Amino acid sequence: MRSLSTEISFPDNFLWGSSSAAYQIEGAHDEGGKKPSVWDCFSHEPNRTFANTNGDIAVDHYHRFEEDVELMKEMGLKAYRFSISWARIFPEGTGQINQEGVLFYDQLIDLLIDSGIEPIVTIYHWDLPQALQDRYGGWESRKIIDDFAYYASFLFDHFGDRVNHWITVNEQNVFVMQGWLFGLHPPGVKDSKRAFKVNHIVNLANAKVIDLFHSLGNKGKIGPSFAYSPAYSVDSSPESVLAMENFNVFFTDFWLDVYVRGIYPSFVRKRLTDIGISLGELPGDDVVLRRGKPDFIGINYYQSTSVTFDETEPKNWSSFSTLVKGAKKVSNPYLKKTDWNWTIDPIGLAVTLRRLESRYQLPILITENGLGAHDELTEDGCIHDQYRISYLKEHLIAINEAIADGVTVIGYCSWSFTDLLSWLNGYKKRYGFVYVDRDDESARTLERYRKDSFHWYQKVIESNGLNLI
Ligand code: BGP
Repeated sequence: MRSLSTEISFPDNFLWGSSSAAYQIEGAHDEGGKKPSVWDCFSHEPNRTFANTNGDIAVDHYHRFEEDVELMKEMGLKAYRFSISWARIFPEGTGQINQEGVLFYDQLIDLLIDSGIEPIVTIYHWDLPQALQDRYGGWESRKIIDDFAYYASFLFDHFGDRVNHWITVNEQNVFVMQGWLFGLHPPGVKDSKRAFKVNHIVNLANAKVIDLFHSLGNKGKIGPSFAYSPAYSVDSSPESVLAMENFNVFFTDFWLDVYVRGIYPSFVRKRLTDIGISLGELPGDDVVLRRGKPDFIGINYYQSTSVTFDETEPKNWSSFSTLVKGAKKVSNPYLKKTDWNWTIDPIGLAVTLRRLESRYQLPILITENGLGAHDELTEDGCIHDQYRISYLKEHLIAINEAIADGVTVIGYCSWSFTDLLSWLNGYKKRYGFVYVDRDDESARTLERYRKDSFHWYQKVIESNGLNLI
């Protein structure tokens, strides 16, 4: 692999951060006035998740947030990205506010600020109040646009004096397709026609909230987080290169063009029309989309994808890749893989950042990047996760290179701070700097242990990146 060799130089105010999401860490699923989210219900159905794991207790952050923030402070974290559980604030999705839920986030935000850590708040990280799913089918109804705006405007009003960076929706491209095309996330639907209509409604909700944020004159910045996986052509055959173009326009431009420019790429629009899929647009939607331009793009980067030309035209659209004309995913012989078979490709992050800068010229906040691995707690309470250090280090070197090339990157939030629940892979897929003593079968002691990567990242932050190499 080519090593990137630019001198290390991160901006002075670079947001050295780490991330989490409410459902994956909080636990206390039925405490403090909270009502169920779609994930609470879905994970209680048999065989929906790995070993039927759920977030009932998760890593008990709801009760241990003080200890967790103390660890963040010790590490010297500059920013912490977390999500607010909609059902903790509005247990019914809208209407009555749950003051206990508001208090929890007030305490968390205040403690972060007192500890010198900037809170970065995700408004929606997939845990829709079940009440809205039951009332009108959640994201399948346009009613959700107003309810989402109502929830977000409460957050802006109440926490806006203390929060500078807001993420509207996390990985729309993942939760919509997993939820309505693959049937693997709630509501467990497999229907491409419904999936694209839902996707359009999420676009409208996202744009409306961004527009609202700006028109209310809020201080701070706002943008969505997108799961970006750049596609490479498997070889230099022109057919494969064209397949790669199709893949990228479908998997990335299809969302990012709407976020930034308020328009769907014409190639995707044409392709969907050809195969009889409608976006469900109504007159006036284009105006809403155009008004919702984000201040930055949040990027979750884990891996790249490789594609080859494939001339077979599938008979049904049961998977997203089959929607892409003439393209098929293939393995990349140049890349190693994680324990969960995800490619490890730091240069792919530099490619991502370069492509984003070329197309949109907006600041970028890396909102997730990390390595899911099996970690071992040794008898003396250590976790020697050199593999995670190498992974994060290589990705940070790639970011440094992109910055040197002229990309504006305002911060980096690793995934994740503590170990936490993986939506579909249970507790044994660990990402954190802090090991949590629990497994798929039981919550065990829930004690926290600093991994080697904790001490490594502490030094990276302290030196503003200079200690990377
Ligand atoms: C992203 C999600 C995160 C997190 C991460 C790791 O898609 O935004 O919430 O889960 O992926 O994924 P996984 O848990 O599947 O390894």
